[in-house]
Amino acid sequence: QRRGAEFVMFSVPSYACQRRTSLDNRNAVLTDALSLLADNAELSGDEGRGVAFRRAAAVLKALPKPVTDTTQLRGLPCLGEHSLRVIKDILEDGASDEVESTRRSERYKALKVLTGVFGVGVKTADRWIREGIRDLQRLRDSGPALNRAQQAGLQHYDDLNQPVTRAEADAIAEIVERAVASVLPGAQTTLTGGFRRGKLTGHDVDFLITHPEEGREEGLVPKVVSWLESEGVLLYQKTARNSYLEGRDGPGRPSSSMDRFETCFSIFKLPREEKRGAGQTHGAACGPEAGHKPWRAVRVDLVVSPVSQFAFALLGWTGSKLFERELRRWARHEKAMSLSSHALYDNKQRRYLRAASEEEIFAHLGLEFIPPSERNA
Ligand code: TTP
Ligand code: MN
Ligand code: MN
Ligand code: MN
Repeated sequence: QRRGAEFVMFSVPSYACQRRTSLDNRNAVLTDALSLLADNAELSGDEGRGVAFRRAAAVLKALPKPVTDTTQLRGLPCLGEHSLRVIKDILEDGASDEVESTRRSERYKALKVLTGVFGVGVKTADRWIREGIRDLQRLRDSGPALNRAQQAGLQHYDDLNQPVTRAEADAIAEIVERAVASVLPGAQTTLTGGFRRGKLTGHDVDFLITHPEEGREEGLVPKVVSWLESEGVLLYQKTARNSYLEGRDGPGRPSSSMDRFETCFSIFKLPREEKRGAGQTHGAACGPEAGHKPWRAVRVDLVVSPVSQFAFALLGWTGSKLFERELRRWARHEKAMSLSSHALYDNKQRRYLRAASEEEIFAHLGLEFIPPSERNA
């Protein structure tokens, strides 16, 4: 089947957690198109189709070279008829009509804008659109009752839709570490989410906090929040208590897909770095107000884990979301195990499998260890 030296056939294992996916994506045009269709499916409440497109995109992200011909894709997993058609159109015609018409559609644009408001999910956005609210101006004017999160989301819309840089993430990390150290000396703070995977920007900054002595971490979130509030750092916060009980809520139970850690979903008020690029003017994207405001709003997630669950929490909060989903699918379908951010349960042995590191969890699952920088599926 070889058509000369340039022609490459690809081969990848079927679960994203079985392969390495770095940030160096050689097929960004194709994966952007498939991601847009995934967004659109999810925004339309079709989660199954959304996952199918995300799995297809993830396969292309794992390829070492750009795809030039659909025949190279023969035998690859997760590429359904629909995804293959989109790929073929882009390779042959330079674009996919379906992708471009979706991108331009009023409904897609409205759903993107409205779900871009922190605190607004697909169902709310869909309801607003049916009520004739399709943009932020209408949302501000006609004012359906907004909850506290949505009010904050609307108020800080521009800041929260501007990517967080690695430098900003580091500045936030310093603040969080100071807060944690002053309310619970000895506690450890770890940067998770996209930044732990090596991403250069993110939509928020994620932290996992623990203490080497089990139990000492209890009630840490309210204390950290009080400290941050007294320093004037918080624009918004919503905390949740830990509600995990092994056995009752263990991964063998259906409720396990929900995290039950102590968490705080928040918006930080981050002072702007004045020294950054002296002589450099604000880009056109920054309006006059944005340029003069001496701070910006940044979404921050804080999660507290007992040390006995730390490895599972670290693995669960590092992402990517598809990588996590694939780990759980692998565990369930290939190993008869249930994986959550709290624990790993072996359904055949009817017991929990302990782990003190991510490496041990991969080993329990019979998977080669994939480091965070290669989990960008
Ligand atoms: P996100 O912060 O949503 O995503 P990200 O950090 O990969 O990307 P971005 O740069 O855009 O912020 O989620 C990070 C991980 O946290 C993700 O793997 C899913 C996990 N997570 C949970 O386990 N439970 C939750 O309730 C949420 C919100 C996230
Ligand atoms: Mn065509
Ligand atoms: Mn994140
Ligand atoms: Mn997050």
